[in-house]
Amino acid sequence: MIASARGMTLFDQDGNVVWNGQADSLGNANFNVTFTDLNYTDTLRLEAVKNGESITQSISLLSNTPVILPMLRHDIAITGITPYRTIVSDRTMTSVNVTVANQGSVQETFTLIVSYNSTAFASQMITVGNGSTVKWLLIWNTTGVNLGNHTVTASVGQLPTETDTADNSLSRIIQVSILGDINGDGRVDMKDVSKVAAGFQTHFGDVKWTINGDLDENGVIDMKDISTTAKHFGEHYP
Ligand SMILES: [Ca+2]
Ligand SMILES: [Ca+2]
Ligand SMILES: [Ca+2]
Repeated sequence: MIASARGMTLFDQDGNVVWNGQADSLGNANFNVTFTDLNYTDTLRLEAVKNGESITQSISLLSNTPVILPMLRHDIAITGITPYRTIVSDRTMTSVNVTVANQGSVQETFTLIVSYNSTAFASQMITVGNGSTVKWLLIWNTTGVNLGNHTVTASVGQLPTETDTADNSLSRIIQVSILGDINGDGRVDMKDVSKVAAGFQTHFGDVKWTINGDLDENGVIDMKDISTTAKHFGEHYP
């Protein structure tokens, strides 16, 4: 025999009805099992099926205590996408940090894809335990990328039976400009030179640190960043 509620079916190994509850808001099955045969010495296998996916739990003849059979929930979320710089040149390697959280109830293995506009430039198969978060550092080689604003998106495809898909992708805008354009106005002039010079010898987190001035992303604004900016002085686009 099968008992069902809210699309969930629950039955025991012997075909007896054991369901007398309902799925809660998270999809967990909360129910009581009542044994009518006091001489019964076996272990019951309870199985709940939802959306074609089943989980099982064995219970022994203890008492009429409530049993909770949690349903599997699949939910991966991209919770962060943080580029090192928001303005980069069209001939650089720039790093982007992506944070992925497993908000479901089971460990998941899936492919994370990062793209600009619709062009994928990085993908990685990753495994994340339930309730855990991982960070993934990837490199975007901007060689050949058109100048202008680009939407960089980290995404994970819909997992089987996953219902919360709104959080499966996250985007950030990164501007690709000419090398030496620190402020993103499309030209390399005194504004850029003075901006990067003002941050000379500063590190990430310092007051005068200007993230887009760290052209080689080595964590410090040094002579190399300043001379690169100066070298392209006067260039502009369009
Ligand atoms: Ca999701
Ligand atoms: Ca500029
Ligand atoms: Ca640097």
